[in-house]
Amino acid sequence: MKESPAQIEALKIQAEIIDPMSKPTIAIHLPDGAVKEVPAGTTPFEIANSISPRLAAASVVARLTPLTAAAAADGVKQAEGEAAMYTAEDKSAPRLVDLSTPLQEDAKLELVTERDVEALKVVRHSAAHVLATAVLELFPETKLGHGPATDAGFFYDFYREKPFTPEDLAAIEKKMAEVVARDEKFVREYQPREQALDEFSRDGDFMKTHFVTRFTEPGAQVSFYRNGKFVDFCRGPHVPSTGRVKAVKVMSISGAYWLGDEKNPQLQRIYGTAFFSQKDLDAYLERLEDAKRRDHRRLGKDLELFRVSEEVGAGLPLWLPKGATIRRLLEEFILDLERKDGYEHVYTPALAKVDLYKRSGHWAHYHEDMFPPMDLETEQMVLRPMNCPHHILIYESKLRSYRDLPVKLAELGTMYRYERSGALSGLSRVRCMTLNDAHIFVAPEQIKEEFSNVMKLVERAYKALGITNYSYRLSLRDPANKEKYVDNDAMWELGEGVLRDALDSLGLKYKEGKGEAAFYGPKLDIQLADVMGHEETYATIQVDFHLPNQFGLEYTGADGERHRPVMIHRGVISTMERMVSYLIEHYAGAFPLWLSPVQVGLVPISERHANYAKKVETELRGAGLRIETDLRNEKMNAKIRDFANQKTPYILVFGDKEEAAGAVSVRTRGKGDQGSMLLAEFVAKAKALVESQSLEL
Ligand code: TSB
Ligand code: ZN
Repeated sequence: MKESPAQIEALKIQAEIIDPMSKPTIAIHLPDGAVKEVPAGTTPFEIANSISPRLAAASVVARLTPLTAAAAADGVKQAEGEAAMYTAEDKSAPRLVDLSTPLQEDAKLELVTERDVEALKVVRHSAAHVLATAVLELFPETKLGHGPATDAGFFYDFYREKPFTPEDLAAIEKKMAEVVARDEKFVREYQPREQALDEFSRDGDFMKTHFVTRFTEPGAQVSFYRNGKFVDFCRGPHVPSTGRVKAVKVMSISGAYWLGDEKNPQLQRIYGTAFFSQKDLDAYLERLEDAKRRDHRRLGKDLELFRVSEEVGAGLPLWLPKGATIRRLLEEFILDLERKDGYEHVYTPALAKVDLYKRSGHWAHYHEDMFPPMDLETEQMVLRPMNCPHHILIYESKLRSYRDLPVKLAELGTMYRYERSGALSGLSRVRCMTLNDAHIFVAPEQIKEEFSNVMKLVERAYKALGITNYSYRLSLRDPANKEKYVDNDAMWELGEGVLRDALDSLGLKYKEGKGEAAFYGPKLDIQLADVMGHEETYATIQVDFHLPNQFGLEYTGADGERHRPVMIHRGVISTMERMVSYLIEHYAGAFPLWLSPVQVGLVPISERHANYAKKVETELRGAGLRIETDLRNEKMNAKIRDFANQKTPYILVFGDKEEAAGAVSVRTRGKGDQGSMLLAEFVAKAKALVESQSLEL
């Protein structure tokens, strides 16, 4: 495992050099404006305690902002001395410190309690130390890697010849509870770097030796944290004592080679999570269970919706009949909405000459996300990563006048992107995808209106699909990244201004995403989150002044002159792949009737009722309903269970009694046995629900 920038950040050692010449008293500025004059060496804990013992008990760490020139200068001095591989910290910037840190300088001080988002990270990092403490007590031969907090908890890397077994993990978790119960203080200590390196290499601590060598400078004081007998090379900060790690759980284990090199020893990474309370931990575990239950990769298999075969390749899903049905319904649904909204649908091929993408700028800015070109006799072809250039060529296939605008060209466009294998996931991130795409060619003064039309279309579509919980992200370029984005400041400012203006006039709240723009312009992205809070972009609306220029697009204005149109790129339901992945998880496989691959399951009680089954089938099919009949020689209850496991909305059971009455016994998903109903009555009801795209049964 190579260190990511975040891990490098976590590994940085920042030696605190205490200035013996510091003042006898210092001024500590509190958030409410109060200033406390205290002797140098006073700790944040003491200050908290002087305000209220309750505050002291509730505090996890402190946020310190040095106020003196000396502190700022010290920052520069240290910056010069620090390793070049990471950017030096600005010592006058706020940073988190232990509650036990002796304060030496005038500073702003904020006590960080559980209400502060950063406090949880501190608890989790301390939990990683508790984990390592437990591991060393049980398996003293283990060598330590490092153990940072992560978004979901923390991990610690260990080296030990024998892999940890599930029983070992259970024992480790038990031992962790003991370490927490012992309530050992976390104490920060310093050691000269050379001494630390000697000790680590003497003990065969190859990972610690590596970290100290790589992340500290010769002559530095190296920072350690001790709790009880356990000592770890670490820059902190930590909670005051192990007892503050109140709710912790070992989650899983995985193997990885040291520094990602298979010639190196194999490490064992133990993952855990920690929260402020057992209640929070339980809620998290419950959400995790829910996420597993809804996972579209698992449901995709159980419900026979899609598969990804190694023989075809990663990120290239195969749609099984039932998944294909959902996709087709979605496609018909969105095409219909678009037709009603004045879009014209086109078909274009999924590949083109490389030159087309050179002209558009994809080759220069989007090359890394494209599959490499194919060499043909006289030319190079490439799988398209986007549909825009093809649609542009349709726009320019004839002269356009201002009266024709907006020209709205739409397509369920299939495209290919070389997503890195590590990023692929089921249907939500794939390499072959079909986008509900359109390119709207407008006069500049039409941008705002068309933008708002697209927003309305998104709202209509999402409402029908039962999607209500989305947020907006204004995706901007990273101006420093000249490679990824077209270099034209004026153009970017214009695009950004247009989008902000449109958003403000619709009164929408949005966050900003730097470095999330398309290479040709800024976007408004509509973000949906899964159960675990992980967000992806679905709908997108993009303003583009670049491609019309590249292709010299024109229309004749009312003045008879030639003008350049602006392009709005937009996707409403995203790619079929990503939207189906979302819907599977959103509905946990229990789709609304109109989207269900099988809407009605038929259960004849015995073989005797096969004929009546035919009649029922004919009626239902005639009404356009999708059905499946279970004619196996199985018990009725087994057949009902199987349909229920497939989350079939309606199960119709029938025997002699129902046949005689021309009826069916109806079981409704989520509601159970609804009793007997005339067949004609059921058909009328189901048909009405489908036609109205009802979300309820
Ligand atoms: C909207 N040219 C525009 C188009 O006209 C375009 O392609 N934009 S995009 O690059 O942002 O992609 C559109 C949408 O496709 C994204 O918002 C996202 O919802 C979906 N998408 C992108 N990459 C993938 C992928 N690898 N797998 C599944 N869906 C994807
Ligand atoms: Zn496009």
